[in-house]
Amino acid sequence: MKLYCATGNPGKLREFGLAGHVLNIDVEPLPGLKTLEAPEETGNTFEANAILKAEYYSQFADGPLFADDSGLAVDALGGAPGVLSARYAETGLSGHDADEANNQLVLKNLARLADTNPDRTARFVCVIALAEKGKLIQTFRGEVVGELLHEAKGPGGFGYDPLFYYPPFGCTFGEAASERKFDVSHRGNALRQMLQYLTR
Ligand code: ITT
Repeated sequence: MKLYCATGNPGKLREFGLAGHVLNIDVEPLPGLKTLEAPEETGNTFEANAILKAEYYSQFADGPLFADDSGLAVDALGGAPGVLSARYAETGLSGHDADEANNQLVLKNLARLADTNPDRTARFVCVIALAEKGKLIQTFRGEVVGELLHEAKGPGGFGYDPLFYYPPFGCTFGEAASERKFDVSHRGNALRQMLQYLTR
C-alpha cells in the first residue's frame, strides 16, 4: 500500500517514515510539496485544519494522501496552544528555534498560573485526514495524556517533546526512543486507526 504524506514538518515526516517501516506501508512525502504554496490553516479545530490540508494537497497527488494537524492542549491554559501549537510564540521562526520559543512561552504562561492552578496536565492531539483527488475520505484522531515538566529534558523528538513527561515511561518524549514514542503517541494512534480502516 502506498500513501502520500503532506507535511512540511521534518519531525512529523521522520515519525511517519519510521511508522511506514514498522507497519509495512509505503509512506512517501508528496513530491514537490515545497514548491506548492501551503494553505492557510484557518480552522478552529484540528479536524478542520487536517481536512483543509489533505483536500488541498491531494489534488497534486496521483493516489491517496494524508495530512496531520496536531498539537499540544494544556488543561490549565484552557486547551492552548491547541491549533496554534506550531506558531504559539509568534516569532516567525521555524524548526528548532520556533520549538524552543514555543516551549518557553508555555512554561512562562504556566508559571504565571502556578499559585492559582498548579495543574500541569497536557495532551498531544493528532488528527489525520485521508483524501484523494481533493475529496476527504475519513479522519482519524489520536491523543496521549502526560504532564509538563518545569524544564526541557532530552535531545530527541521535536516540538514540545522535551517538556512532555509521560508517566508510564518515567521520562519525556524527548528522552524516549522514537519507536517507543510512536507505540503510544497521538500520531501513532491516529495512524494505526487509519491503517485499520484501510485494511478493514
Ligand atoms: P504541517 O502543517 O506542514 O504538517 P506544522 O508543524 O505546521 O507542519 P501543525 O500545524 O499540525 O504542523 O502543528 C503541529 C505543532 O504541534 C508542531 O509544530 C509541534 O509544535 C506540535 N506537535 C505536534 N505533534 C508533536 C509531537 O509529536 N511532539 C511534539 N510536538 C508536537
